[in-house]
Amino acid sequence: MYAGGVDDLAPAVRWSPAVAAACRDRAVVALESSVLAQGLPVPANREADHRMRAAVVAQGAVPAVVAVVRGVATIGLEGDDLERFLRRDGVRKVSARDLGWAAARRLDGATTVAATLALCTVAGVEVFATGGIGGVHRESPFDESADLLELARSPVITICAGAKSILDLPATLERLESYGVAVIGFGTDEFPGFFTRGTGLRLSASTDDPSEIARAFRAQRRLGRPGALLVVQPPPAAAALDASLVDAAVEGALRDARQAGIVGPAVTPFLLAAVERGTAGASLQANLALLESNAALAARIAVACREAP
Ligand code: PSU
Ligand code: MN
Repeated sequence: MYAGGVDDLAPAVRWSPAVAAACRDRAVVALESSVLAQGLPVPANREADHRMRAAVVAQGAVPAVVAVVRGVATIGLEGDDLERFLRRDGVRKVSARDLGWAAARRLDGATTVAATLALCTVAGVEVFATGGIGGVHRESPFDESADLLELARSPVITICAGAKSILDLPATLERLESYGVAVIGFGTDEFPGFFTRGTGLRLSASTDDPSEIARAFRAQRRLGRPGALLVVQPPPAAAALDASLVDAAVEGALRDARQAGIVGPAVTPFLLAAVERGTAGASLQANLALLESNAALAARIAVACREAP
């Protein structure tokens, strides 16, 4: 049983020494760990980790995977700890609400977008790359990912390929608007569909200039806006999938989830795995390619933020 005092929990966040040293003179990009421990299968998760880190480094920034390591909120998951997460050896999915419990119980926790945003906020990390955010679920609109609420209160530029079509995308975009989350298309004026490049859902802002994103973020912070700036970029053309293929796989996945009675935090990982089976692995290649390109864009934006603070 947990028997520590408050001091036992300090400091709130631990930086890996390598990341702390590297980001003295370079920009840092946070990367999510739930996509490694729950979102992608073994061994593709290892490939995703390599490709995202390499993409950040190639653009002159420092990659930092965020996770809870044996109860310690960590910026920079590395070495044996990283190996445990890649093998998914007793590693839980940790959303924002689970952070305190994971600390108290000394758990290994792979952080979702929501939990990663919360830790970036505490640590002062301003740029974060992921694959797709959670959102409003299709068959149960009361099941809305905590990612949306955390985006509303975390001052972090978050780069993603939209949200997967396992979700209700129009409803997800509406909720982001209600929460006051800025959504800017990078190289697109449509909300991307994660596997697909477009969804027909129009965005009110788009750019192809990382420094414009940096300026918008600075302005919104100066104005006291509490939340994120969500940058959405379509998956690379060569890896993107056809909407008809994805739709059929999603229908199958939703049916399977209903039959299996999947609820709570298990819903998203279940649907992601079912879509992957339903597209015969094509979705996996798309997933890896977009994670890499989102990491590269995040690094460009982080560098722009540092150049023009
Ligand atoms: N969408 C993806 N891949 C993922 C996730 C979402 O395309 O791996 C993960 C992310 O970690 C996201 C989480 O934050 O699922 C959302 O889970 P939930 O719906 O339980 O909030
Ligand atoms: Mn949920």
